[in-house]
Amino acid sequence: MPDTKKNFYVTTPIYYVNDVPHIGHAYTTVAADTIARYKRLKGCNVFFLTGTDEHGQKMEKAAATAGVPTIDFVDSVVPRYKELWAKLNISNDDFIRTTQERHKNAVTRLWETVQAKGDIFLGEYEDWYCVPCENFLTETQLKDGKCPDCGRPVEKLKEQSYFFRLSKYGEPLLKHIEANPDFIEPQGKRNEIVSFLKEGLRDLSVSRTTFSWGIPVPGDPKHVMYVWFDALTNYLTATGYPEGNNGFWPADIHIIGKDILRFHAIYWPAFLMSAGLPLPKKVFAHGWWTVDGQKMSKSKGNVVDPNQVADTYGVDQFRYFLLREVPFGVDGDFSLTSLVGRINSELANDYGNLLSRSVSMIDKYREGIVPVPDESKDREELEGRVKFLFGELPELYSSRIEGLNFYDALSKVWAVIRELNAYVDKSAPWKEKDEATLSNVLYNLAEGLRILSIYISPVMPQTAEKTRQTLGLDGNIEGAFDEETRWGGLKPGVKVLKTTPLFPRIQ
Ligand code: ME8
Repeated sequence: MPDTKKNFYVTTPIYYVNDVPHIGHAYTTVAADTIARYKRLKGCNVFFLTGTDEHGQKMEKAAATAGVPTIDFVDSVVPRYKELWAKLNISNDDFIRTTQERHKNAVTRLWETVQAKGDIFLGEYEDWYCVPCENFLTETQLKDGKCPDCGRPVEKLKEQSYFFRLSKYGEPLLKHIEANPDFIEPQGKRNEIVSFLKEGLRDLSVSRTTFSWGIPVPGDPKHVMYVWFDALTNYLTATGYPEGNNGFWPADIHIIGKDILRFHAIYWPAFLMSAGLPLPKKVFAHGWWTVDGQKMSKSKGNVVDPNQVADTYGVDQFRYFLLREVPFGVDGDFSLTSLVGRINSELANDYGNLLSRSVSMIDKYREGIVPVPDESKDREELEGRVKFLFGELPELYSSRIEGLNFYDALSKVWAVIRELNAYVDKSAPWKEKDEATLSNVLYNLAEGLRILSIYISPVMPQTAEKTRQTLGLDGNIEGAFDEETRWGGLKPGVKVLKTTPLFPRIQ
């Protein structure tokens, strides 16, 4: 049992609370939840962290606009995230807020450690700043005088500032990326970072004096720390730094959107190198969603509210769509047409129908009891392909989920679902009143569904649970992946329960 009780630490970005959650936040968090649930199935000790990023100029401005004290403002938005994660069945083990004491202690200690190393010095910053991105920019980086990343206006800054000697870490970072080809994924994104590093890094301004909503610089409290120095440290705070380490640092994977890759693949490892701490094992940058082909923005009024999608179409339906529509790492387009199409064909027709027809046949022909397979019958011709597919699925599925290739993992599972449906149609045992084949088909259906409940559980936990309840099976599946995906584990004689359709068709 290779993975047993191995620690596994996965994180999402901590989200800004100047606005309410949207589909992009849901996407990263559902993906992280899926890998966390899969690792628990494999028997790992999982630590799954998400949270909120609450300091910085952006937050101070948003609170001022709302006319409330900044702390009240951020306190009022945090529950919107917590409630959404509860609704979407997110199984995070901790929720970090950068305004918590534990975090202030961690950031202060990290700063002091980096400073003691000689990597922080006082200077003057004179250049541009993008408040929405909380990013420093040079004149040449601007695009038509605006932020090259978000296209919004930038501010000219001229203030005293502490700097981090980022320039010193370009070479060590390149070496690290070369020695660890999986450190940044996907590969295209890794290449972008390598090119950026090869151009050379300039030292990074890491404090501000023109506002106060942040963590004070130790020994010089008229400065507050740059919000990204503060925010990135959250991953460490949650492991117990600086008092100790709960055993989960270094993180196995930081899952982020492509918009914040530089912060995670350059600044963060450089801070850690300076502090003499181990680097995270992987940073994975996923793609961005557009909506009906358009960039999502408040001004366009096309921001997708994940609460509304989940309430209208179902939580598991939404989770499935997010991970099945496009490969993780590639940009995708969200449209209701495509969501409804997948719900009706892949969830209602393929999976829901397989479960409901199986249960109703077991009910009709065997009084709801899963029959003993009839070994006297030559079963190879009819069942061979189904069993072969189930036999190769554990490896196919695991390798894809481990690589965060949810899209492919699900398509392999759906190939098996379709094969099971085809197998029932082909054998059609009820037509010829062939009792032996009928018993075999009914057993195989229940057995197939038992195993499928395991594969779908990381993505659709409620559906997996309902499937298992219907089949009279144990709901606790932690650590059960290897055992439960082996064909033949279902004991004949269990009673199946009648079900209501899992995925009602949507007109
Ligand atoms: O950047 N499509 O927070 P944030 C897909 N606080 N994902 C999207 C998306 C879209 N259209 N829009 C946003 C921050 N995301 C910082 C992070 S971490 C130490 C600090 C997702 O609230 C994506 O994961 O702006 C992106 O990285 C994250 O939301 C940014 O969330």
